[in-house]
Amino acid sequence: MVEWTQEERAIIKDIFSKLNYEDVGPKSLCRVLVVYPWTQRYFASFGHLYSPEVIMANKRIEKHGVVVFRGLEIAVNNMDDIKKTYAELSKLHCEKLHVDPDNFQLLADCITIVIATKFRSVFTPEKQAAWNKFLSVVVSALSRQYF
Ligand code: HNI
Repeated sequence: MVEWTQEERAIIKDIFSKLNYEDVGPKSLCRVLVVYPWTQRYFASFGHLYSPEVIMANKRIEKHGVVVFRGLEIAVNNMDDIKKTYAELSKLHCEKLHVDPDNFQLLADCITIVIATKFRSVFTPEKQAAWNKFLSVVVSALSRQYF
């Protein structure tokens, strides 16, 4: 069981309360698709994704970026048992979507870059530490049903 300090809980909830999912969601998903182009294969049904401009303009990608952040919000609201909370989502990514679990960390890294760009100097090392811990738990919970 992951232990959270009151400070960590407060930092993560505070960051989330300031996020506009319509902004950070698409930015994070587009970034992972551009920086790690092999991730595009999972979104083949979303249409052409052959250039950064086309990826940014894709409405289904835009919408899905928001879906990812709504998924993260569920983890924030269930911080004491993210593993159980994500059991079905992990199963879906493993058994139905066949997403290689290494990609979860790549998306987590892109999310952190988008958050850092948004908050700049307010995103202190202490805040990054709490945020990083949260995303690590998310990545581990999403990877859980693969083993
Ligand atoms: Ni992911 C569907 C959350 C990482 C590819 N994903 C979802 C859904 C949520 C979600 C929520 C919707 C589930 C449902 O319909 O019941 N995904 C998350 C989270 C992360 C993540 C929180 C990590 C932070 N997903 C990834 C990664 C990939 C990925 C890294 C591939 C590179 N996800 C998908 C695909 C779908 C999906 C593909 C189905 C999309 C669709 O609508 O067809």
